Amino acid sequence: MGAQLWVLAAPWAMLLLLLQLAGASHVVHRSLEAEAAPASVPASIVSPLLRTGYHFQPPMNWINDPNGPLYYKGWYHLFYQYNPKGAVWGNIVWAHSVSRDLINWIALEPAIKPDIPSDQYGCWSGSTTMLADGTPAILYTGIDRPNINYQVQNIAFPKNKSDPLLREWVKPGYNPIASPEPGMNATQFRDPTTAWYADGHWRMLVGGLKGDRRGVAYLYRSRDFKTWVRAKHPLHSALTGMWECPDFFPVQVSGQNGLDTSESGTKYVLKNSLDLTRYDYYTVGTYDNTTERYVPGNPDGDYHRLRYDYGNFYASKTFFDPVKRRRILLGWANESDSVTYDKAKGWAGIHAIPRKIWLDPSGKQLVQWPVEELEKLRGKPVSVSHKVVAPGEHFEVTGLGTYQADVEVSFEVSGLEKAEELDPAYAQDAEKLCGVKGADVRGGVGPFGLWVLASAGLEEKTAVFFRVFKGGSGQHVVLMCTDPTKSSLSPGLYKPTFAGFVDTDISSGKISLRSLVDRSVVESFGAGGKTCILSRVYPSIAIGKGAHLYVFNNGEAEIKVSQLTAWEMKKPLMNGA
Ligand code: DQQ
Repeated sequence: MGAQLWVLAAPWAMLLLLLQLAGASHVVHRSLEAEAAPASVPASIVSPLLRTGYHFQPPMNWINDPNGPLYYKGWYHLFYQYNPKGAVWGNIVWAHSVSRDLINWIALEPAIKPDIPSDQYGCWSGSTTMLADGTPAILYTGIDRPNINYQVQNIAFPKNKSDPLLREWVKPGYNPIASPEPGMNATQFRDPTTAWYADGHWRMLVGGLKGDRRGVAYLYRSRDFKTWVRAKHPLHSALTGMWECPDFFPVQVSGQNGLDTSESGTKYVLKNSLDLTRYDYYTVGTYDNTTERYVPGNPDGDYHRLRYDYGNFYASKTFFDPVKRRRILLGWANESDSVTYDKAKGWAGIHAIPRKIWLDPSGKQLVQWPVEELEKLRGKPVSVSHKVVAPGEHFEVTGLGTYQADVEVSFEVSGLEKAEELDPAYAQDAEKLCGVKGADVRGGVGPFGLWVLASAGLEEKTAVFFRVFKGGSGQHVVLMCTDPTKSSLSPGLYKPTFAGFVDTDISSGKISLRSLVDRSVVESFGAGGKTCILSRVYPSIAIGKGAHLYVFNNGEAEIKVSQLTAWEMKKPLMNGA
């Protein structure tokens, strides 16, 4: 609960809570701290050199949640929440892009727009489900009344199933298929999941809020995918605040393959996007389709939950890719600049690089890794091997442009004796720990890692690093952190440190890091994808050719770069931009 409590302690979070209670939380998509931006916009903010190069985004305007990803007749489809009229949230439709490889994207016309009574005031998030005869179905939330967000669930089918691009969708006259019942909170009832089938019934979840605090995954069942009946009890609930964008899927207990949502797994993952903190949390547990209950493996899990990403990543959605038999995770990263800046840029929001996800052999957590197709964008590699970085030293990785790069590095620490004692006050709160032990605070074993998007004189730098502590029971605790506090000289930016603990055995001294650097995003994967952190940064001088890459060691113990490879990344087709 640590991170949540911290967020609630902040004054802007109290405002967020009040807005949520007023049913308007969906319009608050960034920390309000950034709203204090000056009226004049720094030239670098609107520079094309800060517009991401290989992360998903439309040519302009606002985007938020990924919706209904699926594979159909040779194409990956991605729908997303989009404002066709501007760079702030509003006028929401399901925009639509298609891809052969999840990296190069072609924009099509929006697929779902307000045009029936039960979605006339907005088409909010949802999912797709592949029916037994190969027909994809979209389930989504419609807003059917002005002023109050009265939320209902709708369905749509392709007009022409032989069109691999699924350009047109029809909404049957029997919509909506689920409406709030008496006693349910009609303004907190949204984001249907991909449905799964077992023993004669389809099931889907809808996110909700009961009373003031209970987040709920309402369970609906249907025999024909048309008439849906709510089960007496929800699949799961917890006292965490509203659950947006639930996602529920089976996982294999070994190997990296995924399962179709209707295949039964020994273990399941339930993810919720917590409106109170704007982070995505998940638990790993079991599901019984006769009792219709999901039970998290770790009973504490609902309150000390794992996060897909310990940075800026929200409203995510997974889908099963039947071609490569993998489960893929997509998530939204908003801007960390101000609304004024977004309007000046004419765009806001990106999606994280699609990540393959699977269950860690420990069974305790998921592991995530950028889809292999991303590697097609890699240019000529630059490598460094067996290079020692003495305490307090750093070195630059030269020979490539690093403002759009993929960097993989394996570190080895010389010994763990110098590790600092972990203050028990921070043992459950990585974010706070990173806040007090940022990249510039000298340590024992670490901080060591990368300075990315750094200026030549190091006036600007974003640090992605590890720091090793001695835990209470003699075990070592590894912290992974992104520290953007020195990322920009521009005013009016939200620059939080983000952090997560890494569940890895550091006794060998070895740990790896991969950072995807893309102009105004740094997306990092620690220890092979056990802990991930996405951060948005807006340098003012470390842009374009002014961006440099360094390895640094700010600890007492020597570290070695066993191997570092960095690639300049090419620009893919990105929706015609
Ligand atoms: N965004 C959508 C909602 C969802 C929220 C509206 C999460 O359906 O709950 O744009 O960001």
